[in-house]
Amino acid sequence: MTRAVRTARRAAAPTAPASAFATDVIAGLTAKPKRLSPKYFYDLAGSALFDRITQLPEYYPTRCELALLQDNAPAIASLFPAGCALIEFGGGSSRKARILLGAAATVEAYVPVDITKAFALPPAVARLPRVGFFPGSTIGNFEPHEACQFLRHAGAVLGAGAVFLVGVDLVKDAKVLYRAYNDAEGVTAKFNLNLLARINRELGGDFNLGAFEHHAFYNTQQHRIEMHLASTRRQKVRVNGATIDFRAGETIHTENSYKYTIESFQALARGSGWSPLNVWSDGMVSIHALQKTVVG
Ligand code: AVI
Repeated sequence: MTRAVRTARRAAAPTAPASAFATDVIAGLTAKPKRLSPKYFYDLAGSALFDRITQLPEYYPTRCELALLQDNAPAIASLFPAGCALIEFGGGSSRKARILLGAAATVEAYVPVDITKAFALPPAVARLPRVGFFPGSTIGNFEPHEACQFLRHAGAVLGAGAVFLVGVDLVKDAKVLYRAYNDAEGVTAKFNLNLLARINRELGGDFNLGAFEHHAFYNTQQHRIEMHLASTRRQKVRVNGATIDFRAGETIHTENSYKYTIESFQALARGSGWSPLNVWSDGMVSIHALQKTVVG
């Protein structure tokens, strides 16, 4: 029987204190070029919009990863050591973890942890062998050097010999990628613009949401979708006592979503202390099983 050990709130909940949010927003809006961290997308309204994104016909990653997990659950679960703890990084609905838990008879504990906060494993879990789980292609929202740091940190938390399952979105036809981030219903645009609405709500900003547009495109050189908010005109915006000037067409860079090939992700994993064990893919997304490299 699996025990659910909750150590942290779900990743989608607002995580940073207002002062950190205010500091980051002012730093990002006064930087050149302007930028905001994608971690601030996920307030209550942003999390609800992201849930809608995952159900859009154009947004294939969630659907494909669920099907891949379902189709390969017994093979994936066969890598789990008996009596292990399944540690999900950034656990949200736990829908994907439940597929694995259904196929792995001997998991002792399921532990979702918030990736935006430092944490220690509960003592009851610390003595168990560990399997890490980081689904959803969220690793693609890190810059490659941050992805490497994250994989190293996960290696330290999971310990020697651990297995780590990582969901990774794949490089593919640019048109398919474009549509996934420019859906016909405009939900992704709302998700992007909600960042400005959040600044208005929480920091007393006066962004006119009608004067900014959602821009998302595939950067073929960097293998990433870039999301921006483009100012449709020259304007001034007040945020937390500061005045921010925008030129017409100037953008705030709000997100990168890196796409990997199977080989390029395996190379990143190797360079971050993990050895590729196996990989499952439908050609759209991939699930990598990695094993912590034993330094000897
Ligand atoms: C959470 N993350 C993997 C999503 C992605 O595809 O990069 C966030 C997202 N941004 C726009 N649509 C979805």
